[in-house]
Amino acid sequence: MNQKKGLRSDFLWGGAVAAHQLEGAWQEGGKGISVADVMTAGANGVERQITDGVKPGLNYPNHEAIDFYHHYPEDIKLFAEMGFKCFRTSIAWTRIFPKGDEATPNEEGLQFYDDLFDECLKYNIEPVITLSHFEMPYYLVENYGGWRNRKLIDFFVNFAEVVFKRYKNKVKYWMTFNEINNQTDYKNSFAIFTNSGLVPKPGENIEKTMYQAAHYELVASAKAVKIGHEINPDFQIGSMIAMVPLYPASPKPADIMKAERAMQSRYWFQDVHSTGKYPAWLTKYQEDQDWEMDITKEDMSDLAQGTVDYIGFSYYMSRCVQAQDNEPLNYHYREEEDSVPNKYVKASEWGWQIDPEGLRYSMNWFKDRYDIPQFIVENGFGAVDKKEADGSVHDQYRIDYLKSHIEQMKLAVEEDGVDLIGYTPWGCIDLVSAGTGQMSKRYGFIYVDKDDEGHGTMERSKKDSFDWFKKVISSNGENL
Ligand code: P53
Repeated sequence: MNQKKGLRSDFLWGGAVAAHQLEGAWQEGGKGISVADVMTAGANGVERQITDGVKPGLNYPNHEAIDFYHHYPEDIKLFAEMGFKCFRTSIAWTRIFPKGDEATPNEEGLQFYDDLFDECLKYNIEPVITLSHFEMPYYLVENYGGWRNRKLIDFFVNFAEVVFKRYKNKVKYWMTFNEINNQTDYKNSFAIFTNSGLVPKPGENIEKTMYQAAHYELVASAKAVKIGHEINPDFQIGSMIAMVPLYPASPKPADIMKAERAMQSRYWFQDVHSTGKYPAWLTKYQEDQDWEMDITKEDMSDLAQGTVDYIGFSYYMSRCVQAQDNEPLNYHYREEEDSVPNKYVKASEWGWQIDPEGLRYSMNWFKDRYDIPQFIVENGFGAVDKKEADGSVHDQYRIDYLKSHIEQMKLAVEEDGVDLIGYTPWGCIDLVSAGTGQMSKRYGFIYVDKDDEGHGTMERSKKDSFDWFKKVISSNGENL
């Protein structure tokens, strides 16, 4: 493991998905309605609608998704053929606790994940599990107001404890909350709904609510980490951060300070996950707003006792920020308004700025601040694929994207000394896009025959990237 060059010999190559984006079977096995079940299909540039419950006549793409619930043996067999060492998915909270506040779990849901993990382990594929990936019970939104309510801490911790105990001999790598920091963009209804089940109330200061909800989540995460380590000391329990580094638009000092505050605003979540403490700038900011946050001494003690073992993170793109002419003295960061295009990088069809070096930069940034192992649990290129008459898909653009990112990831390991556990590209099999609800924004090595309207045979087939990634894995990243 201490070799000078190359990735560690036990490097976890694999792929990543989330339950709500591929399982389907939204009403099978006793499953309850999740927040993903009340989100309609959007399109490129058209937001998904969040409806007040499931309404007739609308297209809810997650209800059926790619029906992994019934296809998983076939899909995992294909992952094994690629040589996957691990497979990242989430446990749909609503399969275990359909409403979220029950005392006893739903056995049929627990059995489903037993079977799924056994299928992985049959091929020596290690399950890597996210506890909450944009799919909390909708009942908790309707009846408790989502994570604005402190009671959610106990519900989540109970859920975590049940699955930790049940799968303690099958799962070693866990993550608590997927991309917990997306909600930094508190004006974005998708971000606060998927992270925290928040629907703004009339007149509510949603920024404050976001900080409160995030606090409860961080406490819940810390309590889960502590309990998890008691259940199995070998557990590795990580955070999960959406890493989008924010560069200053110019060397102008105000832009530098803007970028600094923007990074602090997006990544303080990891400060708390890693140190159990709040950064000074944020405590100051919350005091200055007179918000009187519900942050107790006991919470702070819980946070200190449940720091994470590794940083799991997604990386797709970087962004650039610029100070406004009338920039406030606290350099308050507003995700949309402060972003400007970066003329040095290209963007995907969905406007995501492609920046492989930004991955190396991010890994260095994490290393310097937190110095714990890292795990790249998402990276990938969403694109429209064309299936040829003979069934093939020539996705060289995806290979190019992944190759350039793996090169930078290796530099971070080989030149910069980052301790990296593994790499799981996003959407290793085509699935429903979280952001747009589209099927046509594809990430997979495996093509799934289904379109945005929900039509198709669901047939699985290999893209060119399938054989390419197989070769990457078998050479432990040497043959790109
Ligand atoms: P889609 C925004 C920015 C970065 C990552 O995203 C994001 C988002 C939310 O859309 O989400 C993560 O499907 C997320 C996955 C998601 C994936 O990135 O919008 O953890 O659930 O599917 C890709 O193209």
